[in-house]
Amino acid sequence: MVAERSGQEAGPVCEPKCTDEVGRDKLREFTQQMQQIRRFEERAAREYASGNIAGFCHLYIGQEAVAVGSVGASEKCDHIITAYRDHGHALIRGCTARGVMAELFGRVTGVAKGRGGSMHLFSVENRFHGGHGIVGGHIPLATGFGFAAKYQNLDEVTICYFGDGAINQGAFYESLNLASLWDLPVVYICENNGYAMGTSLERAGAISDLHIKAAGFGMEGFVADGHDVCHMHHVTKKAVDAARKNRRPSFIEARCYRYRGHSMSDPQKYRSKDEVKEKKQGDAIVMARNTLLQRGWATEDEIQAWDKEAKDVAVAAVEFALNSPEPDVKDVGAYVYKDPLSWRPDRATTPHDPATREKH
Ligand SMILES: Cc1ncc(C[n+]2csc(CCOP(=O)(O)OP(=O)(O)O)c2C)c(N)n1
Repeated sequence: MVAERSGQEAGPVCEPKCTDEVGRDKLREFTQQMQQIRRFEERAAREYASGNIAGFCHLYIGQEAVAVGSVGASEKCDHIITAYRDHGHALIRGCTARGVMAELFGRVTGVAKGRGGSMHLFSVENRFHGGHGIVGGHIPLATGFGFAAKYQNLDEVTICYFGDGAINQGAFYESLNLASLWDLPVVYICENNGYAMGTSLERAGAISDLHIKAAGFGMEGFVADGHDVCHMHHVTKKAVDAARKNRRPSFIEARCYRYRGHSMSDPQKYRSKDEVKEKKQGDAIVMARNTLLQRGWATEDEIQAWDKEAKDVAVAAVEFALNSPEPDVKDVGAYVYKDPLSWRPDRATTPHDPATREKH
């Protein structure tokens, strides 16, 4: 929600009613979390450019309010699952900046012991179930978490994030259909940042008002302002509460924008610099800052101190990653099977193994 103001705190502010609902303490916390994600991602970009991070790396800069506002509406017992643009979700779901940065560096101290990298962050203790690289591939898993909660009669809700590029995958339709048919407590959040790699939503989809797709599954659909952390929180809270109370799924279209390329190797020829500049006018962190100042809930000095702390945490995370060992090559089979040694004899008995073919 963008409201023009005059004077010292001129600029966009969060939607007033949602801000009242969030309140002072939470908005201060949300602002710090967004600052932490942004500074972490800026640092990750630098480390990628200097060769310390290999493989794919998808930054969350610009979309911070989506994860912060919505994860902030969940409980510790709830499950979170997302696609490969996952650093922000992991950070606010309880993973440390050190653990996430070390994972980006492929070190054993990373949240996935250096096996997953940027796209496959994972933390069982925080009920953060990845980090998935196949577009739309994790949406059925979220429906499975919903089914497990209902089957075991648990009050747990699953929040599942995916991009607009996943919206025309078959897995999306199958998963939301079953979730509605079986009354499963899952909140599906589409982070509509306007692009799937270099393809704009308008070029790939028959409709661009994605929330109306919910009607096709007989579930409630919402639009959330993905730059307004308070609005994002308000909408998700409504959806999470309904999922917990009535065991009904819902679908949220979070309208947002990514400021950086799809991944670190994207020259961004599909959009103009002016477009990006214009979108930055509604920046989530600026909006939260303006709101805090306008309401007298924080001072400029405090906000700057939080920002400095966020930078320091990111720098310390890099130090930690650099000083952490890489996985030992002799452990390459670890974590693949429950019992790492049992896979060899099993493989030797497959019909395709020439050594044992006659036995089959
Ligand atoms: C099934 C599948 N098809 C294609 C790809 C290649 N691919 C990787 S990211 C991407 C775009 C997805 O965009 P979106 O879902 O909007 O997420 P965003 O990157 O905007 O967060 C594609 C097509 C893939 N990973 N998986």
